Amino acid sequence: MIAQLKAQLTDMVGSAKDLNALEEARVTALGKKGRITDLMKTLGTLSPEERKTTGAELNTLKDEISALIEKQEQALKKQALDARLAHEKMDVTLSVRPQAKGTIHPISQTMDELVSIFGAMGFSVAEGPDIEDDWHNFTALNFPPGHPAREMHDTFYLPDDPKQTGDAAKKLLRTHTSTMQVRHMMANKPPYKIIVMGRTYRSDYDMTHTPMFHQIEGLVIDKDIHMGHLKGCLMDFARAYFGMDQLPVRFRPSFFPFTEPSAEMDIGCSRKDGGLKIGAGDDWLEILGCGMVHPNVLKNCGVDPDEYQGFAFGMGVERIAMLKYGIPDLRTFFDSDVRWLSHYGFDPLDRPNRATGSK
Ligand code: 2NM
Repeated sequence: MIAQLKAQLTDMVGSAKDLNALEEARVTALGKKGRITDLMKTLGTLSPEERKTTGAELNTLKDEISALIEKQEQALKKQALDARLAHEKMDVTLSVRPQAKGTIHPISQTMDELVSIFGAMGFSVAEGPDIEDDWHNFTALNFPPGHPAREMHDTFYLPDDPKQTGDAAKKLLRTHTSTMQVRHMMANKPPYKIIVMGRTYRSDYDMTHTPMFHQIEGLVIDKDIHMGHLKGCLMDFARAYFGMDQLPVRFRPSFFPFTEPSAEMDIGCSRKDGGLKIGAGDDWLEILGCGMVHPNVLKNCGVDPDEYQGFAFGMGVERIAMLKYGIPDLRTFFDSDVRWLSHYGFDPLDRPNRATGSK
């Protein structure tokens, strides 16, 4: 009887055409209510001798059928894989579809846009170090000796450079990008038409200040540059950057140690229900500082103020990026949160231009 069952089960397993049929066969043979299991349950009704031999036979059968099922399973899996391999094809000579995961940080994007706009106006880009000295950061720029910006708690000072003396020995992290303009004037003859941009550092941290932030500054010096050039240049810039031909601008008097006269430029906006909309409206928003470069600055940098004059301006990159791209919180710029980066970041394959993102 066991031999007969073995033949039946062997046939069933062997004829299973797929994994489902094989599983069915397994349940029929070895399942809780399977044929072999059923017979195992009847062992108790047999005499001790019969129980011994039948029990051993059933165990052997169980092992044989299990091994058979295992073998059939491997065969069926190989068969299925062979079928897929024969069926599915991939052309490895096709180019990979670009699936860009990384994005351009809004700061980089904004700085690229600024280069594009000012580049089209004839400015070139000057560079310089983040680690500066007191002379380039303050003295050359007409900051008087006791000026509050020079305080330890506003500026990150580094250990003195023993190889230098006086202002040049006092090392610090630049607090504005004007240091690069000082270096450019010292190293080159006028006229100048440059922008500088990069990281700046101030000991300040709250909702609207981070200890590291970015600035862009511009400098235009020639024999007959006047306030009219300043106004035209900065108005053109604001309209190009925000992509609005009719964007209203206004200039208000202000003060900076390195310019005289000094001004701040506002752009038109409207504020409704806590929201801010740039463009014509009944309100104003400050976006940059500017002025005619102070004669003392020109003198300190080796430029004759009786022969040359011109204007300079500066603004915060984070601030104008937030305004253009609707980024509400400054501090998120430097969290390196990949979700923030994929939301506010830019496609690396896009070309930054003046109209990017504007309506
Ligand atoms: C500003 C505002 C006004 C400025 C001045 C100079 C330099 F080097 F020519 F003196 N560079 N940048 C300047 C002028 C910066 O930022 C709010």
